Amino acid sequence: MKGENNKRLIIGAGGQIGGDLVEYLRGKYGNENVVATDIKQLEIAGPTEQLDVMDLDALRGVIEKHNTTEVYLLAALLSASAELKPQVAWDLNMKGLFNVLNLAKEGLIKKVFWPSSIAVFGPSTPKESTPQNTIMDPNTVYGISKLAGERWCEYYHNKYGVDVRSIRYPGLISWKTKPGGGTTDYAIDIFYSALQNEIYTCFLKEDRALPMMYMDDAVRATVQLMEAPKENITVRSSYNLGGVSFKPTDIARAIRKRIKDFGICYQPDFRDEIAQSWPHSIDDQDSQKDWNWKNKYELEEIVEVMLHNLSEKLQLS
Ligand code: AKB
Repeated sequence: MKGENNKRLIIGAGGQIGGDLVEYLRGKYGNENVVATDIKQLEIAGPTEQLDVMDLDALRGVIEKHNTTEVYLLAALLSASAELKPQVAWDLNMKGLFNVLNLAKEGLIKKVFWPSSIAVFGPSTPKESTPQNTIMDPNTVYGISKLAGERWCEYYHNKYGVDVRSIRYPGLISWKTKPGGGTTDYAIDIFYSALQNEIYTCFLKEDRALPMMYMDDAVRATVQLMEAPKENITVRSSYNLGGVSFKPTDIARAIRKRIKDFGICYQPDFRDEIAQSWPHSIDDQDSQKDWNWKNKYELEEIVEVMLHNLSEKLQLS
């Protein structure tokens, strides 16, 4: 694997997915074959660049300098932040994608990964086991940008033959890098409170079920999709990815099994309205069929690894 000549460029490597993905890809392909970029200066070993994906010339320059042929475009504003800054979110989420797709159309990039989200679904979408193809009427800025992005990905594939691949991520739970500005962030914040002996104030209603996934599963899915033979990829908009579905009360109960006096209270805010429009659970049959997807982590295992890893991390800092 290390000898293969595809070099990868990660855009938004300082974010929640980026940090884990860079580490995984570097373990698989070697540090020198994975270039990590972010709008902020990155403080990690290995090849890095400071890059604003909205700057097409700068993006082209970094790709030419490092001869990278695969791009993972992770820079985006998430759902809660996007509601507060709609224009910024639309500009970043769309222009970044167009810059990458256009360089792929030119032939400078051979393969693109672009993340979509369960936010593409809306209030009229069936909530349980949401199918791959169904009603999509997102009512958030983030969801609208992700659905538009999906349509553009499919268009660039059909019209120009761009090899672009995508996943509709559920809420992602991780401990290495804190997320920022998402609606599903509660399922990470809750662990920090539990380990610091604080009562957690949840910004979602107690029975608000959402699809979630542990980061190791999400990273594995991403690389599995990118490595799948081209002819197996039947979805060029974005693949549903299921993970595990739970409510705030479920995760609180699982934490309390391990930290007996953990306390939680509920003060739903605008993020609960966002979550209300999203599915409860996802049907990911197409991912299973096309690229053999199967998730590993269920709720109890997620809680176990999160408490273990985060407690070590908090003791170190
Ligand atoms: C968010 O909450 O905005 C993201 C997502 C589900 O895409 N985690």
